[in-house]
Amino acid sequence: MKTSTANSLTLYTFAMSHYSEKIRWTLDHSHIPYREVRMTPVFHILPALRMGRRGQTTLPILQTPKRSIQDSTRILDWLIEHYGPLDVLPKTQLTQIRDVERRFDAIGKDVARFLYANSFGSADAHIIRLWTDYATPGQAAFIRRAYPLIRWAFKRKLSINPKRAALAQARITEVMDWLEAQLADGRTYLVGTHLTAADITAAALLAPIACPAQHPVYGEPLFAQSMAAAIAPWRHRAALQWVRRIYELHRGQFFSDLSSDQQAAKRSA
Ligand SMILES: N[C@@H](CCC(=O)N[C@@H](CS)C(=O)NCC(=O)O)C(=O)O
Repeated sequence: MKTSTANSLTLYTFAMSHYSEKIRWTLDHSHIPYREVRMTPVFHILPALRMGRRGQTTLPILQTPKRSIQDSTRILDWLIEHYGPLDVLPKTQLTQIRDVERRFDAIGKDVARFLYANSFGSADAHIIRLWTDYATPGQAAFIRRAYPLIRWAFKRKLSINPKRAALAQARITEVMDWLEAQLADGRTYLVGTHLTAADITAAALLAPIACPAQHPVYGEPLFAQSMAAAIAPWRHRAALQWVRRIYELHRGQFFSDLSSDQQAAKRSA
């Protein structure tokens, strides 16, 4: 592993973002030190536009000493270029891994749409808590006051309506069918014989539905309870059991949950 830039990576995320979790997990698993900045929705918009320079407001964004990279796929490209070959992105299986990555990235918006469609109106207090967990007091007060407007804007941006939610459910089911077909021969890993970015992407993108215990947001019993009815049709599917197993086997500790001494030790390792 090349380590010249290891001391100076900052990952901008939302705690609950599944695309952010894909990168956070890749960095954690690859022992690449970074600082995580968990952002507050709405207040992420200007920094994301400024850092991303692509007219887009999405997170994750990885800030490196030379530039900022927006979009999880582009971040993996950058990691391959600067830290490769990584154990989770072996050169010989890159094409297959990136195919799986594309397949699961493609349902990310559907997963978000499905979750919000099933929690706006019924679990608003919980959403406000998740959105304000890392906010300053002023930001939190703003989110609470403007919540109805933000929810409306969110619904518009993500096209959250019954028809699109049903379509999202169908697409997610399709991907679970595909995943189960891959696992039918008893394999643990989607590509090759050890954990790769294919598994990380699949598990991270389905974590909001699988609710693995190790996930700080989706593993919370309160979250699982608030989504229980919506998730019920999928709850026992082998695809979601696989997600929980991959988390159990490989998620390990979140870098941002280490004490500052532990983080410093990793940075200087
Ligand atoms: N293609 C992007 C998608 C990222 C994405 O959709 N992120 C969501 C959170 S899960 C986001 O930042 N939404 C807020 C926004 O679009 O302003 C990636 O792979 O990073």
